[in-house]
Amino acid sequence: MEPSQRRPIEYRNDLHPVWCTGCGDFAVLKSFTRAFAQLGLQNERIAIISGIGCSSRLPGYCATYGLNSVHGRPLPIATGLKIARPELTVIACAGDGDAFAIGTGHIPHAIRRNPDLTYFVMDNAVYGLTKGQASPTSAREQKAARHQLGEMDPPINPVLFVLANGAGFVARTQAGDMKHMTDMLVRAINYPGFAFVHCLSVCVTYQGRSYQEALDGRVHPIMAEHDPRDEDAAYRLARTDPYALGVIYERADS
Ligand SMILES: Cc1ncc(C[n+]2csc(CCOP(=O)(O)OP(=O)(O)O)c2C)c(N)n1
Ligand code: SF4
Ligand SMILES: [Mg+2]
Repeated sequence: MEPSQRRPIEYRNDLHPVWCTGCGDFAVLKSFTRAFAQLGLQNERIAIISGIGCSSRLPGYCATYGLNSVHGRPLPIATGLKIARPELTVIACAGDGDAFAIGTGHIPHAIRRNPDLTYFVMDNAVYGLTKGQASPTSAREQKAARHQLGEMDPPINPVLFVLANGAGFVARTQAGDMKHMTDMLVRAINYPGFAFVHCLSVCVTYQGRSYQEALDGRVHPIMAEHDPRDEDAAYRLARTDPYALGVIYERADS
């Protein structure tokens, strides 16, 4: 295949993001535009559907079709759009609160319908937009602006959750590594079914700048011997290592 001549900047509009300086969402936005350029996609053939949250502002900064929709609801909207307009590259994106609190009930149903779309979740382990409450992925004892005593309940494991519900493509990446994020997005977009990308991200305002450093110290590539076609190995990895980055599972029959 000919390499694409498109440039990432061609997928940005002139709106300046209102995110706080240092927010992980900036890098995610760049990776989206890099992935589109790498794939040489036509702008009018892309639709990005988000929910509500700081991260969900992302479609507003892209020169593509997009909808900053309703909290927790990007998946049913994206699924309907893909059914109505199968020629579009459809990406649903959301924060951890949007995806794993109010929107959780939609995930199993989107997975069983298996539309050819990518679900990209920016997991900063906090409700950024509403000023720093704990989210379902906040670590136990994690303290933040709006939960000074620390989170008391154990966190949801997003990767294990989507695997258990039958997702055909599951990957993890982190907002501190743009090249890796772009690679995972390209793989997810190319996957012909429901593809989930879990992106460990950072809210500098409510998690502090040290959060990225702590994350950098924990993340690491998935071990070379991991076979993403091996479902049992994917479950083992999902259960035991919340910081392994790469393609965790890709169904062989896709
Ligand atoms: C139906 C509904 N319930 C609650 C809210 C309030 N609300 C807006 S964003 C949000 C959570 C944001 O957290 P997350 O999805 O993790 O996104 P982030 O801001 O961290 O990127 C909540 C609870 C809302 N807008 N609509
Ligand atoms: S509050 Fe947090 S998530 Fe929201 S823009 Fe600022 S740094 Fe990003
Ligand atoms: Mg969040």
